[in-house]
Amino acid sequence: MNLPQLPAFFEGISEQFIRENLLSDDFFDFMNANKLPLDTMMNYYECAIMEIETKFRVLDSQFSLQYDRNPIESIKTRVKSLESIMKKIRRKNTSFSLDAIQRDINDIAGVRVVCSFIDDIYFLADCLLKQDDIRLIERRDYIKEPKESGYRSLHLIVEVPIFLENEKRPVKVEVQLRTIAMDFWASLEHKLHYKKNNLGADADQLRLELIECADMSSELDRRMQDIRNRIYNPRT
Ligand code: 0O2
Repeated sequence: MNLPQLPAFFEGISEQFIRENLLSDDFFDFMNANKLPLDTMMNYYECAIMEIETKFRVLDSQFSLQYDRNPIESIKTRVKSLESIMKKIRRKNTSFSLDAIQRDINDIAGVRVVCSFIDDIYFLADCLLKQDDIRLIERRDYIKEPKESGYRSLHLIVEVPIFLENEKRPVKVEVQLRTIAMDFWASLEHKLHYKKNNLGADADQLRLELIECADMSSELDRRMQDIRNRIYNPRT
């Protein structure tokens, strides 16, 4: 075989590989055997998200009746994609089984609560953690100690029970609480930079500018909180 024939040769091999492996009955049997357990696991996370989202909506509506304002601006939820789960398995060197995934990956179910003021974040977190069916697994306060990138949010990993036909099952959910300003910064930084490492030749300077923007939005949060305090709790 000469050099120009190589691409066709490899194409032939990959075609043969796909036919023999990925289109084989064994492969379909393997997929079918694992599809239901995987779908079932993902459904547990969907259900846990519904539980946590409802808890925040209940708190928001109670607060709005009591104090005539809503501490929550918006709630976003997501179940981690299979691709992101796989990447995390690789990064954490976790074994590839559904049990290991559920044990070692804490953020398959994610609930992001965007609040009006910094105080609302801590108020809502306390209210959630006081509920007797919620178990706190981990708390990371990236507001008091921002990440190197400038990222700020309060992260809680909690366990919430979901009630199935014959079973009560604890499921882990990552709750991220942040202000509108923190969310504005994190959303744009996520698009521009997070997990990409392609800031180009000016990378160091751009990283510094992103940190500066995070500091500016944090200052904005602090001032808005201060204005709120002076309106609602004026020093006489
Ligand atoms: P995505 O795409 O948002 O879902 P762990 O192994 O779980 O302990 P991990 O996952 O790195 O470690 O936990 P960390 O850093 O406490 O929080 C991870 C999540 O916080 C990320 O989820 C992001 O949503 C957010 N986050 C953390 N750091 C940054 C940052 O510098 N910039 C932005 N924009 N978001 C950040 P995922 O799953 O990594 O990504």
